[in-house]
Amino acid sequence: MKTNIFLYTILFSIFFISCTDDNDDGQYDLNKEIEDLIKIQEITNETHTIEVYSVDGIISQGYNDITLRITEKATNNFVTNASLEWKPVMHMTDKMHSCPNSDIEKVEGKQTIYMGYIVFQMASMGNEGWTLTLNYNIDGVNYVAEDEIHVMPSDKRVVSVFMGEDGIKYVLALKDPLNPEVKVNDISAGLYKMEDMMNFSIVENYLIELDPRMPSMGNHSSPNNEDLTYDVHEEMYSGKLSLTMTGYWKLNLRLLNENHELVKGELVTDDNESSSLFFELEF
Ligand SMILES: [Cu+2]
Repeated sequence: MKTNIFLYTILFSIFFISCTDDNDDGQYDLNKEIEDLIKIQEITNETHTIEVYSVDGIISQGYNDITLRITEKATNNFVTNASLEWKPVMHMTDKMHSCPNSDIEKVEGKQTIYMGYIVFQMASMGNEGWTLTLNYNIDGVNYVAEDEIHVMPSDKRVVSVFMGEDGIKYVLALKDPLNPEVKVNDISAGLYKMEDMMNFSIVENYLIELDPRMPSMGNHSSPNNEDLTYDVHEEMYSGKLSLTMTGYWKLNLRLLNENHELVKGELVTDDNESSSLFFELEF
């Protein structure tokens, strides 16, 4: 019995310390809101600390879901009523450019976290890196915080920047599947038009034809794939990707506009092993 009381005392102390570590006991539970996420970094200014989270704790080339949480430095309280905008900028030796990115929304049903996505079409390279500027408003007051962010290169093709037959520059990024399996997977991708170096807009109502192949095995395909069509609700293109075995797959694509005119890509035939527009995955 003595041991039990001793144990309870220790457990109680641990619990008590954990609680008092935070500013008030309300914040203890709020930490549940980020429990499935890994912190990438903090971006700070005089007044706030903004924590940047993702599922795997990194930012990588291609599509990234990013979660933010703001703490007021003076009180150590989370800010639950901010409205935020972000501006990712790559600083290259000869130019600066941005990339496709979404609005930032408060996560539904959560008190402390805000979420959006950014499509990095290039990875950080040497002294050519990315900065993320956060402009946000709390109770009518504007704030800015900015820092460098490191964008890891992707070893597989998950984002493509190309000039279409129409002379327009596009960015196409693979969102799902994150964890491909031997089955018919949901596939989704974002398509953006490059308006200029700093502005990108969502392209609606195109068609992305999908032809997955295994180059190492006679370039065989798979049954029951579905081309990607525009989903108004998600503002993304979605379809079905059939993977009949594990290994390296090249997802050959053809992009057609709303008038069904070819914008980019070629059909895979006996004489043409792959399209110039493609994604890759290996699992
Ligand atoms: Cu760049």
